Amino acid sequence: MHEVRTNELDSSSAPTTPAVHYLNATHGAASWFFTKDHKRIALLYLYSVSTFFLVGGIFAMLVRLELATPRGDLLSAETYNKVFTAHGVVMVFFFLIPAIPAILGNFLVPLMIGAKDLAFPRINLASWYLYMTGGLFGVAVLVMGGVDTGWTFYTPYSTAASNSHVVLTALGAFVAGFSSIFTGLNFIVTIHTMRAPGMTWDRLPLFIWSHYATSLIMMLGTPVVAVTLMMVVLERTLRLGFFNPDLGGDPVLFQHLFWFYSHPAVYIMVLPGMGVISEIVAAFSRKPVFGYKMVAMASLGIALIGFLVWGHHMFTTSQSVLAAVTFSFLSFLVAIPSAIKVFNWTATLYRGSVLLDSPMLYAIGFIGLFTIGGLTGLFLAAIGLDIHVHDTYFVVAHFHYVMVGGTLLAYLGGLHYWWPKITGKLYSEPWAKTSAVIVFVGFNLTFFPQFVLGYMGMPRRYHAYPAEELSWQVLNVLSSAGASILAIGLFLPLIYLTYAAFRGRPAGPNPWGAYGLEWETTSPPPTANFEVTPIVTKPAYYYAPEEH
Ligand code: HEM
Ligand SMILES: [Cu+2]
Repeated sequence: MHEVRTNELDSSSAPTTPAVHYLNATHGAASWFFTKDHKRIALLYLYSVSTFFLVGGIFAMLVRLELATPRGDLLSAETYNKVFTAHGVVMVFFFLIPAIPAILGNFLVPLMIGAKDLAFPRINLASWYLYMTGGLFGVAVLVMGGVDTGWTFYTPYSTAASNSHVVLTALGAFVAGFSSIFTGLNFIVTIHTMRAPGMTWDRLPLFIWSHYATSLIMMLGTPVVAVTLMMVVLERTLRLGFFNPDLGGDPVLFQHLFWFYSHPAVYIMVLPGMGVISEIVAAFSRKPVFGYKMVAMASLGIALIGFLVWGHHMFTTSQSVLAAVTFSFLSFLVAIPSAIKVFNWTATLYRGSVLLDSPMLYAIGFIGLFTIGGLTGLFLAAIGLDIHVHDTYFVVAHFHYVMVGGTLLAYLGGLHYWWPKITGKLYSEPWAKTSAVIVFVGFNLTFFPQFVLGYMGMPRRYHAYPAEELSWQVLNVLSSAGASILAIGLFLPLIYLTYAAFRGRPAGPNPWGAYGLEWETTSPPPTANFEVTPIVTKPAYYYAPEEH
């Protein structure tokens, strides 16, 4: 399917898997649970994050089943609140935030810069244990009967009224937050100090730039949400008055603190995805990413401006007109670096010799869906329109276009792109293409109707809606049908990727003929990543002219 570059592989012999590599270098459970190898830690995350994704997905299906009919006939209102909260908490804190950085970032950051490991391998392992501890708190909450505040823990409901397990959930998110802070710290120190000779800042792959920017947000933002959640816990348990007016607190203060982290957090979710897309677009257009420097700086720009826009979640609170207009303006501003990326990926495709392999299908899907998510974000940043669609399904559709159409598609694209490197095996390309198409169709059928529903006024977080509104039911049924299709599309990769890991054909070091240090070592890589430390002499994405 791909022309094999003769300088990479001896074309007379089929690709082989090295006899000793990171997967089989040592054996036994202890060699995995106490590993300091970033690649093995990435796999530990892969198993646990995938499990949480499955759990979050089951809750999503329950939400959609309930809404397939107008009456609240499947779940009680109380259970419904717990189900959508569980879906939101699991998806945000245990899937979207760790997925790309903790799995793909962990595996690839050292490989892409020519390092042997991350700067602090023990802290890296500790991060996984923190993530698991936070996850166990979350599982305990589910077993004990759940939590009903929504993943945003809005006060004073969460501190004064809710009878559910707010404290334990908040502690779970708190502990998992430290895993994120440590990962960010590890990436920043690694990128600063462990680059191979010749890997200058202007030769860094864009995946690395995006992880650098993400790490800054992780380190600067996550402590704020950690403190905020602690304040909720203290107010609930000790009745300290931070947020509850009865105790002399201010509920809007909670929203400021929460969104000061949680808006930048959406960039923790999507920036690493943008890094993945840059790698895939370059490899499958056989061209350097157009405007490399602009794309790299756009990551930093997004990280920076992302901290200035939290107030767009609060247009309907008592915000002053001046504050609202400022936040609206800054929200429009943050669209610019995102738009730069979309334009530059598109310009990279232009006149490239574009190959439509499965990772590229995901990347193209990402570009389209993220654009829709981003543009509808501008609708929400326009104050007048936000007043109309605030807390409706329009918002649900918007953030799913960004988080599922964006982050999840980038994650799947990246997983397919680097699967041969991670496992040393090739998966079935026809199956991969089929499921990419199913995901795309199912996704749009699920979430596009929700824009219309929201515009028509259907509020989010309700477990029933008026039966007289026939069009509401039609749109909800379409959305629920789409969710089933999407579920199939998301389940298939689990099967053929796992199958490939055991039974696939050997991939060879560089099955896509891509450029980048990670493709210059064996698949799977040895424990130390490279037999000899690579020396970098060329810019990123140096696709030789004869391949155009
Ligand atoms: C990667 C996949 C997904 C992620 C990250 C995700 C994330 C989220 C988040 C954060 C919320 C907000 C919950 C809240 O505000 O309380 C939410 C709500 C919702 N999600 Fe998902 N979701 C995903 C997939 C799905 C799927 C596949 C479906 C459909 C089957 C779905 C259906 C819903 C619905 C209907 C709500 C609205 C609950 C409400 O009324 O507030 N989600 N999702
Ligand atoms: Cu925001």
